[in-house]
Amino acid sequence: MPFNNENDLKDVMLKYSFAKKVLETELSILIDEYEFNNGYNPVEHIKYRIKTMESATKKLAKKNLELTVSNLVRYINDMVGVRIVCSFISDVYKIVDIIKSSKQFIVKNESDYIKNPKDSGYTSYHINILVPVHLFDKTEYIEAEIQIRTVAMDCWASIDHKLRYKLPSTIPEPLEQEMLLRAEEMLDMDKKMDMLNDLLKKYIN
Ligand code: 0O2
Repeated sequence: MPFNNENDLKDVMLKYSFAKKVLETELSILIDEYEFNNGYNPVEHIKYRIKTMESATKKLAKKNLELTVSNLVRYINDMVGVRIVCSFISDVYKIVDIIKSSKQFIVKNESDYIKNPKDSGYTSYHINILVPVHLFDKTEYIEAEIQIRTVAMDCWASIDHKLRYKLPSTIPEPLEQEMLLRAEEMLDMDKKMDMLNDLLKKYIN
């Protein structure tokens, strides 16, 4: 079933693309400034994306919602998405602090899936923010989801995502158990890497 109003859809997609541009600029300024002040860049890499219509449609269907533009705006909170990948857990929290202390964004909600992993084993820090987009005659606040995670968490999530895509329905129990174990091992390794980083700092300071 197509979306109810094509013009509204085009309008909202344009605003998502503006919000992505603002985010790219603002985040890179904040991170460059942090690096300038601290001589250290906590980011490994960043990926910005607008969710595809295919993925948004699937998500609305999964939530048993009609394919309308208002449902898209109201219930799909990650149309604009950013994934920030760091080397260490401590860097993830540095990025969280940078974003939360920025005057540019309004923090809508946040979920610490590192302290409280999801049932699947998924770990990441999620922050949903409102990005101000200054249009010709008004300012609109567009929601974006920022996922912050370590390289190891990113690797786990990417494999988990592939598994879920390949399988016709839910993940079979034995596979789910294996992924849960890998998630625990991965988090354990990340914590050890953080300790190693602390040790390293003693030698270089
Ligand atoms: P995609 O294709 O990565 O964009 P909701 O956003 O409403 O579905 P919730 O619980 O409010 O659900 O949002 P949450 O927890 O912030 O999760 C949203 C996104 O986090 C997902 O977007 C995934 O990117 C990621 N995520 C959450 N749980 C898992 C998981 O178990 N495995 C993996 N690999 N990723 C997860 P999408 O749209 O579901 O997917």
